Amino acid sequence: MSAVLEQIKENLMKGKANDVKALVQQALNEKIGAADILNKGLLAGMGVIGERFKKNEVYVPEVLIAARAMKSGMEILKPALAAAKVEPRGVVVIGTVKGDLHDIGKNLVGMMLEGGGFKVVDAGINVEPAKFIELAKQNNASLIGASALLTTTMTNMKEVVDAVKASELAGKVKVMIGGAPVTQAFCDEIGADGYAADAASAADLARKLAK
Ligand code: B1M
Repeated sequence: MSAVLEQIKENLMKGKANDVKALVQQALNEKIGAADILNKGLLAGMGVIGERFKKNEVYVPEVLIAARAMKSGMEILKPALAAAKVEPRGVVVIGTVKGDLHDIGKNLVGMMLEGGGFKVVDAGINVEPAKFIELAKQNNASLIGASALLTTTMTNMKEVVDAVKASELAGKVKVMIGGAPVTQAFCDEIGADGYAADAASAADLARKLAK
């Protein structure tokens, strides 16, 4: 692999946003393809961070600074990606469910999804089921991601699942869920399409569901 792509990956993992930015520009100057810069540089680095996060080898702050470095690189790369017609893996509408104001985990999941090559539409916090549906329609999303941190609000995830099933998105848009009190058993109970325990697993799950 080209030395500059390896450097992008390494510097992203260290969270060196300015260096990542400069290296992405260098790679473009060296006429390396935008898809290779994305896949073998930025996404490769974010993938390693995700795996380390799952194993508790790195923690939330390291993921946040790596995601910031990813964003810096993407700023430079975006026009080249558009010119090369490199499409995102899919669109995910993500939000914290009705009644719930916790967004730190949801934001982290959003960053890992972006790091995994998805376009993320952030619906914010306290999101009504109808809002998830509206944004999924508007953005031609393939996935909805619902987060909840309270035992009293996780039950609202069922409303999101039911709203999708009752809408024209049924069979087209899948719902993934997560958050501290959420479990696989709860996911099965409410009929959601998938559950992920952490942000890195959420990116893996999204890739599987979007196939
Ligand atoms: Co709140 N709070 N809080 N709180 N708060 C908890 C969740 C609580 C466990 C604290 C406790 O009592 N020990 C408790 C819930 C109890 C329960 O229901 N079982 C609680 C409570 C009770 C409350 C209030 C009701 C308190 C009150 O007012 N009496 C109130 C509710 C407000 C509301 O939402 N309506 C409240 C308010 C708040 C603050 C506003 C002060 C603040 C939120 C700030 C913010 O988010 N901007 C806050 C915080 C910070 C917490 C704790 C301390 C930390 C949560 C957090 O950010 N964790 C929390 C206690 C704790 O967890 N130790 C607590 C870090 C984050 C990275 O982890 O969100 O779990 P987490 O996300 C993980 C995974 O869960 C997963 O990936 C993430 C990264 O790995 N994940 C997904 C999350 N979403 C996912 C979606 C996916 C997939 C994976 O797919 C779509």
